[in-house]
Amino acid sequence: MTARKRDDAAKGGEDSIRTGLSEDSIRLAFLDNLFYVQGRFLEVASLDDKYKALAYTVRDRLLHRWVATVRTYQQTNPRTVCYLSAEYLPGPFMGNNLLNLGISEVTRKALAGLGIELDDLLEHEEEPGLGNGGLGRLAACFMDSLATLQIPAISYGIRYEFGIFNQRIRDGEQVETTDNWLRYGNPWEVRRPHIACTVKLGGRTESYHDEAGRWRVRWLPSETFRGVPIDTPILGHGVNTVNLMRLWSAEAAEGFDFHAFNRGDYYGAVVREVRSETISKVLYPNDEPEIGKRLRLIQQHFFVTCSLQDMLRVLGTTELPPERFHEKFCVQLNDTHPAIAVAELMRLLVDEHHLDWDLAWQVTHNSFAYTNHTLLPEALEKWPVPLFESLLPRHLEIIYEINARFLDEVRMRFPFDEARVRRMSIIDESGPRYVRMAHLACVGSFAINGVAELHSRLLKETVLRDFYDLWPEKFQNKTNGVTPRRFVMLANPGLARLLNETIDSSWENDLTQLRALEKYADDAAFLERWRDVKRERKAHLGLLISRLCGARVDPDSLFDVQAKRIHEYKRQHLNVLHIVTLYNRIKHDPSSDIVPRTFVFGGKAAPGYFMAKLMIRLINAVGEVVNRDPAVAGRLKVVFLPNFSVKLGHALYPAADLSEQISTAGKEASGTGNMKFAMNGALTIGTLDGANVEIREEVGAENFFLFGLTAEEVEHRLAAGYRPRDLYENDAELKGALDLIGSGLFSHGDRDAFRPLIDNLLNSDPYLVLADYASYIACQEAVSGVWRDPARWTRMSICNVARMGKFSSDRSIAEYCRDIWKVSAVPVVL
Ligand code: 21N
Repeated sequence: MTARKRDDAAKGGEDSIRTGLSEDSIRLAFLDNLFYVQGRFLEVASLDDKYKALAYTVRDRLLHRWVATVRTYQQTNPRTVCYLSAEYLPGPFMGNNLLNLGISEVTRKALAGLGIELDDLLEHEEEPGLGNGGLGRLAACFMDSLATLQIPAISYGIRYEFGIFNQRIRDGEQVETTDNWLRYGNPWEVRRPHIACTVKLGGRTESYHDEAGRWRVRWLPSETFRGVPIDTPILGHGVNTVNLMRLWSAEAAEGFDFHAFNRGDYYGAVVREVRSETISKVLYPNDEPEIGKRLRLIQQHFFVTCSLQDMLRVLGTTELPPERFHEKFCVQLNDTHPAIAVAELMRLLVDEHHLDWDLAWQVTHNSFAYTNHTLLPEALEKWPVPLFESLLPRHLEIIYEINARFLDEVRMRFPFDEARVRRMSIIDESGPRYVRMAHLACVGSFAINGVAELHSRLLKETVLRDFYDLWPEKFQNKTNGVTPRRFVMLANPGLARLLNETIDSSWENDLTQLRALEKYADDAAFLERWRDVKRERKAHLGLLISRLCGARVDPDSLFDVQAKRIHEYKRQHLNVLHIVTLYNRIKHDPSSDIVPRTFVFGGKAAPGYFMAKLMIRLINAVGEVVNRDPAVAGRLKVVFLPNFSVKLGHALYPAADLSEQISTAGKEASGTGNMKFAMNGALTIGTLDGANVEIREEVGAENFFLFGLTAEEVEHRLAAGYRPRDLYENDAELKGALDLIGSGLFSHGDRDAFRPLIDNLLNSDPYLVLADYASYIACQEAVSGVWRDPARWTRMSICNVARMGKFSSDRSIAEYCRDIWKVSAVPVVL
């Protein structure tokens, strides 16, 4: 029997229990999996049993397409994208897989026939929180678009046993609890122990002469352990392409340390086993690196070496030699977290595959491309040299050699400019010595990109300026995007239906088609339906809010939403100052005409970030007082939704009227929440920062609420000796708001509760909250003005959605494919 025939036999026909897409075959498959995988029958099955039975039913259909994809790739040996990211936030899989298979409605019916509500199963799924925020979610949007565009790709990362902590709010404060997401098992993944990789650590190096008399180096590690790949299939929308997310899980090198066991050290052997497993135990919950966290560097090396070894293994199966690695693979570095890959690929090629240095460097340099996600200088990763040396002695030697050759090139181009050499060196020697990971990434990559036009320009002018002077041709921009499948079709089925009925469904895989909506922006009946969709989503969020926060909100009020990590540069406290200003206005004049608003916040604070945690306390404290004050009479509500996640985002983005994108200009690399809100018909109030600039360009200035200083003005203001206290003294409303917070009104009379925050704003205010306050308040007045004219608001909302085509991650990925990766579609036929 040929391989193809065997597959055909396995896949069966339209009603095969493993692959059929009809209502009957899905129902039968569900019962079959419940019985033979879960060992349960319907009458006694728990919600989790039913969820798993459906998940296995869906996974079978994915595996079917996965096999077809692998077979196609084996036959055509296509150039492949390898995306290296320490973080992934894919969100719940079930709904997305049903959607991409095109069987959501059939499945709903199949289950209904058994008395099961699909939504209950969807609600039950726990998402993998394997990331901190935008960077991890971007990686997940890119996986969706890569598969949808039928690009051969593998996404490599770490299978953290504990993802981002769960956030609870207790007495108005953030409390972290562990995210034990694997507790009940994960039906979407497949373990591949037979292709595990060996990982070395510590020890020392020694040189020797090989049989041919050539000088070589070997690494004698003090420890080794094992990385086991755990694969999750990622299906594209409306295609058969299934790519892999391959996450590495750490284990002991052998199942058992026999050497220790034979010495009688049974206990020690088991302890080593446990220690190995700690490597992939937990995600670091910061969105900025902390210097010198040893385990974090081990994690980075761990997933990078496993991923590169895996690529070399695959290359071997194609019979291409290692010196042609860069023809088969393009390796994208998602920030500097995987930048050690530059040294590791050199080590693998030179030490293990015996390429000579120059050839290995050609291969390495032609393989990597680097995406930068931050301009904040404090967020640029660097590792203390002694730590680096103790864990990765061979890599440090290789980095020194790369650096020496690189600095020669700098001296050649810029003679007698030793200050430049010191600035550009991969080793920071201005004080205690550090390895600068962004410099390693720049030197080792053929392409470097920022994630929005403004960000890419500022990169060239600031943090990577010297590299731009040297290699202008390496620099590109690739503006971020988000997947409309998850964030419109899945999160907002009412809107998707309205779009399909009004235009057609072509927007699902080509978001620019939404332009066709513009001609309905004056159609009164359409406006009515548009408002109905929004209202339904607001009522839905209202239920969630009452469940999670115990607060009642009015779906007819303006939903004013800010959901993102809590950070000073994102300025949630500017939003709070607006709320307190409105509160003061009501208190001073109870009859003042204020648009009823519901302020919704969501986002986690890094556990060690004092000021961010204080901002959460402030939001909750203000809500506590405002929500209860009869003088406010339902005009203002403030809620903090705990434990923001991809899943909560599904409920939040479609329900927002106003999207808060109010970072200090020049600080937010791109933002991607801004796109998710606008795609769901929210209007944006925002600064000229990150992708806001391009969103405003696309939707038109008249459909965007702009305020605040520009990035250039921010720089000038700070350079000119910014004195925030002067602003406080000269703006009565600003003073009133800050004084009210300082009065103890929101903290049971404790005047010191928010003192660190207030003092910081009055004395230093590095993110110019006070400088932008007046402009923000005036802009919010304009927002209220437009809200009072519902037809106008709705027309603006429609225009926003109609003009969001650019911000599909399909567009981002198409640009990466064309300009950086040089890969093209490989269709898969079933
Ligand atoms: C974001 F702790 N960058 S989330 C940008 F070491 N970096 O801020 C946002 F583990 N995280 O503007 C942009 O839209 C988004 O990327 C997508 O481009 C983020 C960095 C990080 C640093 C250290 C660590 C974890 C994450 C830690």
